[in-house]
Amino acid sequence: MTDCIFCRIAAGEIPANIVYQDEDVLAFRDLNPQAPVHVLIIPRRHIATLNDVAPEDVQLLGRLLLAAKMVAEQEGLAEAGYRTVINCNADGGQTVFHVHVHLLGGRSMNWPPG
Ligand code: DGP
Repeated sequence: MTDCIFCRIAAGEIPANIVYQDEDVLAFRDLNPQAPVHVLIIPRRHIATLNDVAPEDVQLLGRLLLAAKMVAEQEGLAEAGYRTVINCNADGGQTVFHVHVHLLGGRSMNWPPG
């Protein structure tokens, strides 16, 4: 989608600090980090929200989580721990409508989230 900022990052049209990529998945640092490490993991293919995920996307969703695990290891977060978040629509706090996993780490997280 040409008007989707994350599609444009995936296409290389907008610069991003990329920390992992493969044929289906891209991970890059969040522009507005909420923790010392804050990485977004996205599918290259446009899917707007978690509500739009279909059964045939199950493998792709697994690839997002596997990439999150790999980036967490790469960033030295694995042992201390980290948080993964997928916001969906208004009440979930989603602001970019291209499904993404937040990987947050490098500090202790609070629960419940705000
Ligand atoms: P969410 O609120 O869950 O939709 O998260 C969207 C995140 O995307 C938010 O933490 C800020 C980040 N973001 C928005 N625009 C850009 C951008 O152009 N580049 C990067 N790297 N991150 C962005």
